[in-house]
Amino acid sequence: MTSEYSHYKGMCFSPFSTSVETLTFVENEFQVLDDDIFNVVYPKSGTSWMIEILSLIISGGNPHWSRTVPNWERVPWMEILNMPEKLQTVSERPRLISSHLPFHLFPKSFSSSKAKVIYTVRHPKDVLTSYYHFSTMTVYCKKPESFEQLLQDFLTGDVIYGSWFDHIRGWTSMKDQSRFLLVTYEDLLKDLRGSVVRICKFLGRELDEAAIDSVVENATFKIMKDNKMANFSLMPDELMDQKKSPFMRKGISGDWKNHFTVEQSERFDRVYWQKMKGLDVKFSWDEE
Ligand code: PPS
Repeated sequence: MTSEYSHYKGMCFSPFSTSVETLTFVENEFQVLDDDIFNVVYPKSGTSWMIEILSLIISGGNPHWSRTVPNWERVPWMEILNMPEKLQTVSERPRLISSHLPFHLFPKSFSSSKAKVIYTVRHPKDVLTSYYHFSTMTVYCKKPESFEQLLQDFLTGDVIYGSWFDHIRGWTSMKDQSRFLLVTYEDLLKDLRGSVVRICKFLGRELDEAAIDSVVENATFKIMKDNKMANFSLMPDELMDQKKSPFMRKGISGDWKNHFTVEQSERFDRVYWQKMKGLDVKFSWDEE
């Protein structure tokens, strides 16, 4: 079973995960609520990590929820088949919602709401590297002929959820709004505790030291890799075959150096700087 892509307004998506009807519903009819909390992330950039952090913060550091309910039920992806309709009926507040959607395809009702967004960004070369391994084990991505083929598709945006560059440009346009928090995967790696404290503050959740310690401990790579509610091992092999590559693969930064040739890295950099021109946001990797 392999996935050919469909398109919605120029964005590629896998018919195994969503549809034109669902994306149309999300954009035009989904009702965002003022207390919604969105976990928005380009694929392979830390979505599941932020789900864990958010679940644990909302539970006051108690890991029971994270250990008993799959992550896709705790902080569901809004744009997955049947999900937007289901989310409309959820009575718990606040709703915690994940999304890979680019800014311009988000629900129209979002702009006039007070909903908060935590936007997690990862070094794009590591995103591509993670994506490459993911594409070898899942039906949700087209199998690339080679790493080089995927690199070309990534640079032209011919991958699920479209261009990384457009995603960043769209979402960071909100950077000066108080309801938007920009987090990087590299921040989480470098200082998970400090990042958790920052996220708590953003959400207005006061956690004591022991609760923060518990959030940090239960959101580490090691604990998540062993937690079947977080490591996607409950997914059938037909959808994700973890014998080919584990979902919780390496969880590091800089693995791109083991995959890119010097020429590929330089070509990537040229496109990166051209596409990022005029963007008023600097990332730690911009200094490298
Ligand atoms: S998806 O499929 O788009 O939802 O994937 P996503 O969750 O966004 O990204 C998967 C990558 O995030 C890594 N990950 C972590 N790294 C460090 N620490 C923790 N706790 C953690 N949780 C998830 C995961 O290993 C994938 O990265 P790679 O580089 O492939 O290991």
